[in-house]
Order: sequence, then structure tokens, then C-alpha cells
Amino acid sequence: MAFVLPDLPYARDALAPYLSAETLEYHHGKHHNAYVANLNGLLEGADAELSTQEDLEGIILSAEGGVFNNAAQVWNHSFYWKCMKPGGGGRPGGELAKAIEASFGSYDDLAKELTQAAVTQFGSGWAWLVKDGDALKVTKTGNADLPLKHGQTALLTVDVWEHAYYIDYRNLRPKYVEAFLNNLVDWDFVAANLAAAE
Ligand code: MN3
Repeated sequence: MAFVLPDLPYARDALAPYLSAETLEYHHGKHHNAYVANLNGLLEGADAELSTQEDLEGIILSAEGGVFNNAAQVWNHSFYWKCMKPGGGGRPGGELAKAIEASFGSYDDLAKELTQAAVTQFGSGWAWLVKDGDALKVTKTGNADLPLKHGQTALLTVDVWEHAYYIDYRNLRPKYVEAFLNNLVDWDFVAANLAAAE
């Protein structure tokens, strides 16, 4: 066994017009797939039997350099796909809404902070909603870096590498982030991540 590219949780064209089938074909089929293939190639031999999410997180916590970068990108992308759904967006409810209000004041304040993080991440990286101790926080990370490496629990992420949006939005990262929040976020997935982190 080795690490396997997970299927998308929806059809390739299911997020259109906000993210096109072409974007998902390249982002999932080429970029995410390449991180999986690179990781398996780097681990070949000693660690060839590693294949589970637990194995992946163990590698992320212990590795550096190319092994870390590819393992983290496998984790980040598998998580990112689940942060979106067709007909997503809108407002979070229930316990998640209460936690957002406690940490940010309101959903609008969270949306503003997350947008700011996503738009200002210089170069490639990710913007996150995380649970850090008892509080929710917005963070941003460069390249493959991720909350797990900083003792935080990821609740939501936006991929802001250019490959995530360039086909559909060209250089307009803010338009992509706006569509992500308004039309794509799966708040049920975020709420489940928060419940699992309690
Ligand atoms: Mn990506």
C-alpha cells in the first residue's frame, strides 16, 4: 500500500460556475495527484506501507524538506475539497455560529478577517480558520505549512496558490475568495471539525 489520491466529494463540474471543471481537473487530477505521487516516490523503500490519515499526520509532524512539503500538500488538498460543496456558502449556524461570535464578534467580522488573510498571503499558501486552545482564530501559512504543525486544529481552509483560481479568476484572488465564502463553503463540514475538536 501507498498513499492514494482521494476522490473528490462531488463531480468535477459540481462547483461551477464558481470553480470550473477545468480547474478541478487540473487542481485535483494534476496538482493534488502529483503531491501524492511525489510523496510515495520519496517514501519508497523504508516507509512504503504507509497509507492512512494517521500515517500522513505522523509524517507531517516529524518530517522536513520535500517529504514534509508533499505530505502536507496531500493533507491540505484532501481537507480543502471537503471545505466546499455545491450550493455552499451562506451563514454557519448552531454551536459553530456561537463559537464564531465568541471569538470574532460576528460572522461578518470572521469573513472580513479570513478574506484579509487570504488576499494578503504573499505568494503561495493557505488561509485558515483554526481552533487554538479555547478560541477560534484566522491564520495564514506559506507554501505547504499547516495548523497541525503549530498545535492548532484546522476547521476550514482556502487554497490561495495561483493554481487554485487562475483558470477561473486569472489574477483576481479577491474574487475567488469572495466566491469561496459566498457560494462554496460547506459550513456543516466546519461544524463537524469543531465538534470533533471539543
Ligand atoms: Mn492547491
